Amino acid sequence: MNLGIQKVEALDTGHFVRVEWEDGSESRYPCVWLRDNCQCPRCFLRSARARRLFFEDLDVNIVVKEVALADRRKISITWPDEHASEYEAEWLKKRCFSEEARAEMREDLFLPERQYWGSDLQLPKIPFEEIMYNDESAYKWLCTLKKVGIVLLTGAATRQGELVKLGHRIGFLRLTFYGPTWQVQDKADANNVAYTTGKLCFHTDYPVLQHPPGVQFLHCIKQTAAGGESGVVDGFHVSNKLKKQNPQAYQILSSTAVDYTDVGVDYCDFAMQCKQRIIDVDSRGQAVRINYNNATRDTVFDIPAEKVRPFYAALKEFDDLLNSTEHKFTYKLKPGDIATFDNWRVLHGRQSYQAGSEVTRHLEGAYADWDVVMSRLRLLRKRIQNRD
Ligand code: OGA
Ligand code: NM2
Ligand code: ZN
Ligand code: ZN
Repeated sequence: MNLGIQKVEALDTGHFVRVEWEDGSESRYPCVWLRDNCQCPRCFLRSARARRLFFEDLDVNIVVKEVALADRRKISITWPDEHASEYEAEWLKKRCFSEEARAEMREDLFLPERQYWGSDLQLPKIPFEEIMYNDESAYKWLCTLKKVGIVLLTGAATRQGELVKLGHRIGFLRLTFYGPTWQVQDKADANNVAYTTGKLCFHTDYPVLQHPPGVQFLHCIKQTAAGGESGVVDGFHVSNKLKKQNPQAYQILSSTAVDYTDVGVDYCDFAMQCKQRIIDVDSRGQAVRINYNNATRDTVFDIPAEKVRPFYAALKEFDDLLNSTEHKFTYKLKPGDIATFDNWRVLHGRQSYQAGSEVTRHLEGAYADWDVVMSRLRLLRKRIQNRD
């Protein structure tokens, strides 16, 4: 961690600075990057941790005039215009451009590790109280949510308002057209299939939003005696399976823009339309977000007619995999349980239940953005680590 610097020199006619560490390893830093990231008060606003230097004032062909080892903890650079910069050893080490150092930084910042699961899921459970009052537990909750995709919080009060408290714990909730939080129960003239007693097939919520909510909370306030069981499936695991089993289907689902629609009134009136690929992939073809709700998939389908049946065939393959007993995990929420899950990764559903004259089942739901959740995770980690 506190590795000192043994030697520093300019390389490649001054376009690189080479740092030799006390353990004999080395790092190479491009000069343009060093100049761009000068930490002096003229170039960097410490209070905002932000760059003050304008890009228009940066010479992208800059070379160092002089580089020196101030002591083993710091290097200093003089630039051709006599501007002087200093860089601390620890700061430089963290920003080393080697493959390994960058991978380490990436893992630190984004926690990309995933644990795939199927019907064998050991549903992670943590008492609601603990994550509300204990930072270690809250950190554990969010790390598990990121890695596994689902965590059940237990023992919350069986009244509305617990999710607002949970929202304050992470920062804030995501407002949508269904309100800051929303009540999943059988409603007359339901404006969404979720607000009936019907079965909900595996879906992700709100693919009709350009940026669908990353995290979903479902708090069970009242549970019906018969029916209403929950199901979840790891959409990333199933996508990997589909890619192996039927690359053609995977290619279709990860490239076809599907139309979604949602029109109605709730928090206010809305007329939403959006195009989404059912399996969203990154530049390496890895699934990064599932956008699939069969209920809100539009009747409008903006693709050439001859591509329609191949698309349906591909979606059938995916849907079959989602529903296979090998992949799905079923459980029943008890009053006081809060299911917290990755809405970009985990598809969820429920069994139907009996309609009646009074409400026999009531969940309160809410959304949060991954940005907010990850921000809280990093802050909790910092707080825990600085304590010991
Ligand atoms: C929803 C939903 C699950 C349930 O409201 O979007 O998936 O168990 N509800 O009612
Ligand atoms: N609710 C549960 O995509 C969707 O329509 C998901 C959203 C109504 C807030 C359901
Ligand atoms: Zn400077
Ligand atoms: Zn849902």
